[in-house]
Amino acid sequence: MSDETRPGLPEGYVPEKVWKWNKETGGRFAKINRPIAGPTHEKVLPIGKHPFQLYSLGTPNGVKVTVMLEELLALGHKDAEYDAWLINITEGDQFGSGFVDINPNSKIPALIDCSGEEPIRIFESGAILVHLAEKFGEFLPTEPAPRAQCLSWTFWQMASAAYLGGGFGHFYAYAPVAIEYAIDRYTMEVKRQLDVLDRNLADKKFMCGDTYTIADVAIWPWYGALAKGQLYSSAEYIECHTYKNVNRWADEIAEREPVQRGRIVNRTWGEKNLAERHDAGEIDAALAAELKVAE
Ligand SMILES: N[C@@H](CCC(=O)N[C@@H](CS)C(=O)NCC(=O)O)C(=O)O
Repeated sequence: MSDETRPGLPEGYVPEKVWKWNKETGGRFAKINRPIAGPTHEKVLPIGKHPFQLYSLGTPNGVKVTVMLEELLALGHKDAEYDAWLINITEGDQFGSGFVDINPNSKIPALIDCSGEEPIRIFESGAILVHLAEKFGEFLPTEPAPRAQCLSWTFWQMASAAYLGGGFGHFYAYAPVAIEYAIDRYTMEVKRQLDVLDRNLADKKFMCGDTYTIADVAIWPWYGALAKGQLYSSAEYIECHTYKNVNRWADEIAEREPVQRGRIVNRTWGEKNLAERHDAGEIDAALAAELKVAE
């Protein structure tokens, strides 16, 4: 269908020949959206004392990394100690020069591995999980077949989450207008994704079988939260309770102590939160403080 014959929204809208950045697009994140990359300001990032320096925020993509680090610490890997610095994306911290040096794509999470002779800079949460898994020899099978399964599901998450957050979440919850076409398109896809997971988990405890892997670490903060009705106030709309296997798996993972620790790090909202983490005791204190409130 050509632009001359299809109806526009708003009525009469036809895209111009060349797109111009001359108006705010609206919506909750309009202020941080730009059509160009690169830093907007000079900002040297702080560096702490631990082997890993994480620059992040407690969104699902950030939680993947803090959960992974807490899982490694829980297994006794003292070398997985980390400083977690807050990057406030609504304030534009992701466009500071120091952050862009680590991640030219200006999105959290970004990690520096300072444990070797030269610092290693890593961005993309999936790449960070694989780096940590390989470095410590945990949560990523080494045998070819299970390793391929684990990487397949991990990369599935990396490719699928954009439909969930940038598609469904954006058009259902954040866009300044409710567009039936867009909401239908992304709801269909997100329900299909939930069904993919539900069928996979029908005969498996975790995504790849009996063992918890980086595939679970990657998928849980997004699809676990969605299935438990914690994302985009969409529980009733997508009938999240119907994905029973995903719900069972999400509950099981939420019980893990490292998950309970990692999920509050770099978080500035909700009952439990810890904006920055430089010491294990800070998480203990934040969790204990939350318990006191609950009593
Ligand atoms: N594929 C990336 C996605 C990262 C991402 O989208 N991060 C969001 C927060 S969850 C962000 O930093 N957004 C800031 C922006 O878009 O300016 C990953 O998994 O690391």
